[in-house]
Amino acid sequence: AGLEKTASVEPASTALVPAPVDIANKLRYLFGRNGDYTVTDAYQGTAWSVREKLIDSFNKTHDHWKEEDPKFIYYLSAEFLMGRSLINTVYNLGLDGEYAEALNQLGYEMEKVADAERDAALGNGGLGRLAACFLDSMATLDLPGWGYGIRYKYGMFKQALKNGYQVELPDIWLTKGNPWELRRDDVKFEVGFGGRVERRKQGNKEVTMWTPSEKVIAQAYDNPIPGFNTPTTSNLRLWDAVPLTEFDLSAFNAGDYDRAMLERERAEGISAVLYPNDSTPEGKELRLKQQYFFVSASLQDVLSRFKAVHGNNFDLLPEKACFQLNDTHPTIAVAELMRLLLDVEGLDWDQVWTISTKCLNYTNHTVMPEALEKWPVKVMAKMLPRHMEIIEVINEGWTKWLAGHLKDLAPEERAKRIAAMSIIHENPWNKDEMLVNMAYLAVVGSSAVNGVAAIHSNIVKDEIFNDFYQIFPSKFQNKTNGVTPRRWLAWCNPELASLITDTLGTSEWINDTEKLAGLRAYASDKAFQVKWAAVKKAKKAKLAELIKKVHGDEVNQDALFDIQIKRIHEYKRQYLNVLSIIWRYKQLKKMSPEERKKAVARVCVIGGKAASAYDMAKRIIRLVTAVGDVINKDPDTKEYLRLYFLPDYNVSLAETIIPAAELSQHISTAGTEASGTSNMKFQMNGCLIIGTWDGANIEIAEETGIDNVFVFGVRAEEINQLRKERKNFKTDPRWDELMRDIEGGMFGDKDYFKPLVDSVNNMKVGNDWFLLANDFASYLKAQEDVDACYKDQSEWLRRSIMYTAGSGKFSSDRTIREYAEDIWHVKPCRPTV
Ligand code: KOT
Repeated sequence: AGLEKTASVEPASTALVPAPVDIANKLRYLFGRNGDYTVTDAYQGTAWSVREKLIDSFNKTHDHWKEEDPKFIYYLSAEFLMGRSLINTVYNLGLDGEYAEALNQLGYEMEKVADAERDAALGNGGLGRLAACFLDSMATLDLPGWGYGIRYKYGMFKQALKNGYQVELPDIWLTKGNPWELRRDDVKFEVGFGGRVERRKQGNKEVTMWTPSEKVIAQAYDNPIPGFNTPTTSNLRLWDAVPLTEFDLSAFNAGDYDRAMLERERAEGISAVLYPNDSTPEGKELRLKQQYFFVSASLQDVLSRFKAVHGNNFDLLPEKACFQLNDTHPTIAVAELMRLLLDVEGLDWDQVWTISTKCLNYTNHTVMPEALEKWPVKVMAKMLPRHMEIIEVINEGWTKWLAGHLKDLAPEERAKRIAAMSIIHENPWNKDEMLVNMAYLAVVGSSAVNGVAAIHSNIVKDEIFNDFYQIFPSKFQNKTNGVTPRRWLAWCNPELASLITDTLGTSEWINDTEKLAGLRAYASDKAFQVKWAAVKKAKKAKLAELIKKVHGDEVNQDALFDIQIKRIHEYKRQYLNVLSIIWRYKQLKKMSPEERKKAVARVCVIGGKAASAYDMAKRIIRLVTAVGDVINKDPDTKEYLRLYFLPDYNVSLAETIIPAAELSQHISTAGTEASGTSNMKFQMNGCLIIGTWDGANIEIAEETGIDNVFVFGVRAEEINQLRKERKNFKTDPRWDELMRDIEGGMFGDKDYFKPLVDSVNNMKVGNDWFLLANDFASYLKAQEDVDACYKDQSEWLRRSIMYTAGSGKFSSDRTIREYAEDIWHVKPCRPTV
């Protein structure tokens, strides 16, 4: 409807306009600027010019995919932590030379101009950034696939420090417009909430009707995703929530203007803000609304395209579409796909269940029990009454099937096992409340379930979903995470990239990171080490510049740059890092000036956001800044030790910090960090790792050579037992001394730090849950090993080269190839140029 036959006129490609002219045109006609540009202008003009090249590539790809009708993968994720787009787009499309030159002609430098872009921070941390890396790899591998998510108006909050405490400021990222998105005014879907469910006879069939009491419109925005070294540009489709009445104002009487405005607020609230929790669920109704909102719009969108080509032949759906659930956040998709096929398309239950389970797959990203999402039945029944019914029917079928499957067990044991595996179960903390366990729903409703590193996938099988694993062993897989080598090596560290390319005689490693192994042959080559060191030095200088800008201090650029950047969380143990820094400080204080001169100097950097309601994490930040305040001013030691908290850690800050890092810390309690992905980025950039035997650290150590990594601490297998024995644990005297120091006010604020001291006090039952005290001595020992190694620069550089050489496995291209082959069964489909 609304389509009229129009004469076809082929638009002239903007590729014909020279880039400098095109940039000037954009500035004149989009922004009304005529010369005298600011850096922000230069960014805007460049971005809006590059956007058109991106759209050309996007259109070619999608014309081709439409013609070929291949199977598509849809990556459903509540988070996509994209960061900046300009550099990535220009480099991925191979336009870097042209635009660098154009900007030079205008009197600008690409790097400075790129700095004017705001991050698209639609994610919290690892999970959201993984989704972004996956999109890059899917496009680069020519896999037909889209991301689907929410176009949050406010992304991850901006973090500022006020007197050393975290304060959160809104991330207002869209005010200057977004050149990297395209609003699709013809793509919108209704999404309903609340209301009632009725059944009616239609002929001899009973049909179910859900009449929501509230409706909003999901409006599509496309964000083209350019692959590298390929004509493929795929898509991230994000949904914005807008009121129905914007499209149907006539439905309101003049007197209903107020109500219309309220309705606008209510609708817009859905896509307004990203919940700033990482690895913990937010049990707020609005969060469930967000989840259903983007899942429903995405599924309706996919089904409407499917129907346009294949009509009602839904048995074909699993051959044309598959959905990856990024953690449990989009798990309501299990019920929504059922509902759309049952109630809207009129199929029957068994057929729909077969189709739906074939199409869905689930990735688990965290093992911490408190992090697994559970929604009260009451909340779900009120907001999504039809979905609650469907989940109940799924659970009835599931538990009945289980009873049959477990018929040989003694009745009591059988009942226990069924109760333990029920999707709907009692809240263990509140017997009056029933919960929907979203992870169980995802496991039962999917074809494949995967963890994100080898150790994590084993914990998934042997612990958190063991009951399910025993019944469906082949459902469970491992897909070790990866990161895109474009953003995380080639584009953020062009100096190192050139050195690698010159040395290997090819730049093919950017698409085939296994080729980095060729660097092993040069690891002990003195001449090569000198060049390698020169790159690191240049990158350290850039980080030093940033520290100067933020803190006003000059730092010793020959010091070891020691970095821990990630979300602040007790399990990630930034606190343990701080304790070792205090210990180092105290040792330095005791030394004579001569002795100090022999010590390894360190510049320690910690960065990361604390969820706004995570009190303990905020105290940890304050401890970092308080310790820094003492250490950085001390004339005896400041040449040898500094500690800086870098505020507002985000993707673009990581792009500056990681290439400059010499040592990075990945020191979670064994068995708690599912994978970690920054460890891979540091490894690619030749940064040594001090870490526990946890997550992807293990595989990184295997690839790098275990002797090249500073491994410490207890193993995951020991954790349960050690937790039980906490009360008998004899703490190290150095530990006791540090506890007394903090408690005694050595860093001020002693009342504020008291809960931190208490949290790791082993005399309190259940305390020191993350076993800092247990790992403390072996951590200090590993830190001594670091110092000894750093004194032997040639050995340090050899190791550094071995890290990059061993990072081939951790390209997200490898991860995505594995998903495509083992789970998605999606094949490359490359447009012809
Ligand atoms: C959970 C709930 C809300 C928001 C985020 C999460 C979350 C994030 N759960 N796990 N993660 C991290 O995911 C990364 C990518 O797989 C892992 O590398 C990391 O270890 C997880 O903590």
